[in-house]
Formats: sequence, structure tokens, C-alpha cells
Amino acid sequence: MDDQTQPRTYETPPATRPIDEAEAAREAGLSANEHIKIASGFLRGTLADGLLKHATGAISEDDGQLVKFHGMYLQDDRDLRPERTKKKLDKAYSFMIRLRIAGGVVTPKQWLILDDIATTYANGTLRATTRQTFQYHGVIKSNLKRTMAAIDASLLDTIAACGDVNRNVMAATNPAQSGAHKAAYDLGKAISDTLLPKTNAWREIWLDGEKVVGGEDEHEPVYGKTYLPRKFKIVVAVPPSNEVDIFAHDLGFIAILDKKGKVTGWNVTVGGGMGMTHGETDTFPRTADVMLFCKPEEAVKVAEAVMTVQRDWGNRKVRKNARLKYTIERYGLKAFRAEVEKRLGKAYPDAKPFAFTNNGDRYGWTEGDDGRHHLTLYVASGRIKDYEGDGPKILSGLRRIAQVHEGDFRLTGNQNVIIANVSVEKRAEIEALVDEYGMLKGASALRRNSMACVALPTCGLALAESERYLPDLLTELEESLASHGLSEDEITIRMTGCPNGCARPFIAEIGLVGRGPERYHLYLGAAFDGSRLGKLYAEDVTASEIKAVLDPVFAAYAKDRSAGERFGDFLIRAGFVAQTVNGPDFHLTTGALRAVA
Ligand code: SRM
Ligand code: SF4
Repeated sequence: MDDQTQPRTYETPPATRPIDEAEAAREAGLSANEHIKIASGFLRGTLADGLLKHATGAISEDDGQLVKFHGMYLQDDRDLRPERTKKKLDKAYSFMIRLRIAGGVVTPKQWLILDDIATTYANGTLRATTRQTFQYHGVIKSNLKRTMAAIDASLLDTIAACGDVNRNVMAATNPAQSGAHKAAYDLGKAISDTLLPKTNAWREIWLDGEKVVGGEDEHEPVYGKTYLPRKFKIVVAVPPSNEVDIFAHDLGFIAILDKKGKVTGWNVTVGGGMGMTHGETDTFPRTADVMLFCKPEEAVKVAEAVMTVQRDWGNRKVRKNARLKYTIERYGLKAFRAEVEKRLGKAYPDAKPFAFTNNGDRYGWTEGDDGRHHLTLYVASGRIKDYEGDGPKILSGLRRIAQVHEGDFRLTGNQNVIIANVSVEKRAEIEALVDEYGMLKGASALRRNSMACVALPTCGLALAESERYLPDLLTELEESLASHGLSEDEITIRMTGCPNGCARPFIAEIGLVGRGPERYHLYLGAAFDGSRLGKLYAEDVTASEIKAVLDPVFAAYAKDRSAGERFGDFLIRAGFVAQTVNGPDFHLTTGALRAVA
């Protein structure tokens, strides 16, 4: 780990070259994925043939990498693995399909189609993700083309929802600021459209579109034939809410508003990311740097320039260090900014002042500054289904609402759903349906500020439970908080089944990250507005120990906090953990790191 007292030194960045020369100049030692991309004929591989092989529910390993660019992952039901292995059966394969929905906005008509797909081809649920889109789980190979055709009929698609490309672009949803939200959505949509891969492979393979043989005639002007070194994520935020968690993403735009709430330009952030590997200190989460300010009409070009510098400078040899955050650590922010400005042909002003207050959602009804009404519903871990017993019937309820709703739906970056743009006249009808399906049952402050990633049984990388376990853990922690009079205190808590960080746990005030079955690392001390990383507080805490480890921490917070002091800030002031300044010092164990006895 770097000695923090020494001045940082950076490597000399590569020379600026046209894209084909840059591709040709890459030295030996490229990672395996680079070779798969090169040989794929612009993302075709042998996918079309593989789909015709009925003897297996899987596809080849290389196609498994390529299919991600088409928005899909080959998975298997991990609950069934032991039994099937015992019986010498193939794994229970199926596919996860992720949609591309810029800014998370869908019409009621689209909602109904997406709902129908969930019950016809997937596991009967829609899964709202931490990046404002939907996933389906459990789609078997023989249903893939039918599912994609149905998605196409909804005028949505799954292109570039996964893979080494610009992913779904997130945009602030905050319904109270209608004008700024529109500007954020418009920018997100424009960036999404501009940075969309141009290959015809998706239409050709999934919709039997016209064939471009081997893809030889195709051209990817922005990506080239090797696309990006790694995934690339862009978000657009509107202060004071940081609900899109801008500091966790490769590239972000922060709206700078005038006194009337009009967007006068965007601060540009670069180099955020969550994923790391346990025990490998050269991998770490990192909060993004605020780099420069640009005018509204310059933002799309800036996005393209930032992405192409990462395309050319990103590490294509060592995949675990290929994200933009490592590029910036390697060459320095100054050199990175200079290259972005060089490609744009001008220098940009420094960023303007801004302030975030939180990274959660506003629940309940709000009225926008255009007089429309919006209802934000809490959806536990984004799983849209009909819960058993007296639990909310969210899938059926939202289906009924979609049948009468005249506005739209918005997915938030916290896995929740907003029934948006409801007229005054329609509000009572929507309210009655929300009530009928039990969708507005009170959730505690902790639960409202919680997120869990998917993890088991579908995620192939999960080391521990997350979505299936967090609700029970929250019930335990609610008891503990109540005993200290903290039931109404808003504290962010996020859990993931592994350190890839899909629910952004490292910027939650309480972060629980899977280490193995029923074991988690506990991180504390992140900021409530998502601007600071937490620090490892307790290692390998078992599920049964979590409440006991947190209880004294809650007690101290209740007793010793200053007025208005946030939980994460208090824990640093009170010496429970040291402050994490940024990625490279994330693993420094100064502070209160300790093993649980
Ligand atoms: Fe994620 C991989 C689910 C948001 C970092 N993520 C995966 C895979 C595809 C597992 C795999 O590679 O086999 C997971 C599929 C699970 C399943 O069964 O559905 C998965 N990630 C998710 C979702 C569905 C979590 C959720 O509960 O909502 C989120 C989908 C977002 C979307 O709509 O596009 C999701 N993933 C994130 C985020 C949060 C964000 O972007 O705001 C992160 C952290 C931010 C970041 O990228 O650094 C994230 N996912 C990862 C990583 C680590 C990347 C890294 O740089 O190290 C992986 C593993 C990888 O890429 O190798 C990963
Ligand atoms: Fe899977 Fe890990 Fe992401 Fe959770 S954090 S969905 S376990 S990759």
C-alpha cells in the first residue's frame, strides 16, 4: 500500500493516436477478454449457432463473455447445485437479462409489457436494480429470442446493459425539481444514445435482423473493435439529492442550478467505483474526483472525450485494474484532465460549488414545481413481486396502476419505484390502488435507507446471502435501534454478497460485504450523502453476531452525538473508525479495525 506521506508519482500516459493506430500499437499480454472481443466480429462470436444447440441450456465460455454486451448473463440456480452435482446432472442453467432504460423512465404501456414478460418467460418477478433498470432472472435458453422480441416490442432493448461499454445511464429522478429533472433526463438520454454501440449484432442475433456477414463491414467509430477495457458507468445528479450516488461511478455530471432552479451547466466527476477483491489491496473502491465544469451544450462531447481517454489509457492487460478509477490513480487526475481537454480542443473552468445532503430517495407523495404529483414507493431490494401473507402485492398492484396511469414510472438508483406525473384528478384513484394492494406499509427509517444486491441464488459471484437475508437482519437491528431511541434516525445500510459492491456498500454508513456463507466484513464511517467511503470495522462477523457488534455502536451514537450529527460522521469523530480519504487509503487499517472475538 502507498505510503501516504510520500508525494504521489504517476506513470507517463500513452501518446494520443487515432483509434485504429492505438489498437494496433497495443503490446502483447492483453487479457483474455480482449482477444474474445477482437475475434468476435463486433460482438457476434458463435452466439447464433450456440442458441441452436438444444443439448445444453448453456452457451460456450467465450460467448458467455460476449452475451454480456447484449445485456445477458448465463447463470445457474445455486440452490440446486449440490443436489444436481450429487445426481451428476448438468447445472440448472438460465439467463439473467438486463434492460437498458436511460434515466429509468418507462411508460405505463411499457410497464405492462415488461410485467407480462416477467410472468411468461422469467421467474415471475421484475427486479429493479441499483442503476435504474430492470432485470429478469430465470429465462431459459429456448425462450431467449422470444423474450428479446417481446422487449423489442416494448420499444426498449438490452444493448450494452452489461459488458465493456457505456452501461445504462442513470439520471436524477427527484420529482420535486421537475425542470432540473427534465434537464438531467435529457442529458442522460442524449449520452446513452450517443455512446450506444453501433453493431447490428443485437438485432441480427435476437430478432433475426438482416445479417452483416461476420460483421466485416461494420464500424464502431467511438469504440473500435475492442470496445472499452472494462465496464463504464455514467450518472447525472441534481443537488441537493445524490440519489444516483455520483461518487461511485466512472463519470458523472452534477447540475449547477441558478436561483430559479434552471441548469446553467454541469460539474464533471471522474473515477468512482466500488468493486474490489478481498485480500488484494491493489483493488479498492474509490470515490470520484470533481474535475471541471462544462456548459449544458458541451456535456455530451465531454462524456465522449472522457470515455475515449479511458478507452485508450485503460489497462487492457490486467482486468482487475482496468476501470477508470485505476487509470486515474495510475496517470494522475491532472494528466487525465489535460488529455480530455486536448481532445475537446479547449481548457474548461474548474468545478463550481455544490452541496449534496443525502443519497436516498424521498418517499411518499411530492408535488413537482410543475404541479404534477409523484409517489415514491419503497420496494424491498427492488424485487417487484406479490409478497406472501399480508405483505405488499407490488407486482399486481403496479400492474393495476399501469392500466389506469396517465403519467410514467421512474426507477430510482435505490431500487425503488416512483409513480410519476400523476394529475390532481387521478391522484385519488392511484392512492386507492396503492392502498388496496398494501404497497404503502410503513417501513422504518433504517429499512427505507437500505439496499441489498441480488446475490444468491442467481449471482455466480456471491460468497454470502444478501437480498434474501437483509430483511431479517433489518428486523433485528430495528429492535436494537428502538432500544436506544433511534427508530426515526436515518442511517444508510447496504449489504452485498461479495466485494464487487453492487449495492454500493462502501459508501453506506453501515456496509456489510459477504466473505463466505453467513460471514461479512462490516464497514462503518461512510458519509450519509455518499461522498466518503467507510472503513473496515470488524472482520468476518457472522450473521448471528452482527446485531451484537452494532448494538454498542448505536448506544454510543444515541448518547454522545452532537445535534444533527450523522451516524457515519459521529463514528469518525468518536474514534470508532478512521476517516477514509479516498480509494488508495481504503485498506489502511489505522482506526479501530479489530477482529470479533
Ligand atoms: Fe453488479 C457483477 C448485479 C450494480 C459492481 N453485478 C454483477 C453480476 C452480473 C455478477 C456476475 O458478473 O456474474 C451480478 C448479477 C446478479 C444477478 O443474479 O442478478 C450483478 N450489479 C448487479 C445489480 C443487479 C445489483 C442489484 O441488486 O441491483 C446491479 C445492476 C445495475 C444495472 O442495472 O446495471 C449492479 N454492480 C453494480 C454496482 C452499483 C452501481 O453501478 O451503481 C456496482 C459498483 C459500482 C462499480 O461498478 O464499481 C457493481 N457488478 C459489479 C462488479 C465489480 C466491478 C469492478 O469494477 O470491480 C461486478 C463483477 C465484474 O464486473 O467482474 C459485478
Ligand atoms: Fe453478485 Fe457480488 Fe454483485 Fe452481490 S455484489 S450481485 S454477490 S457480484
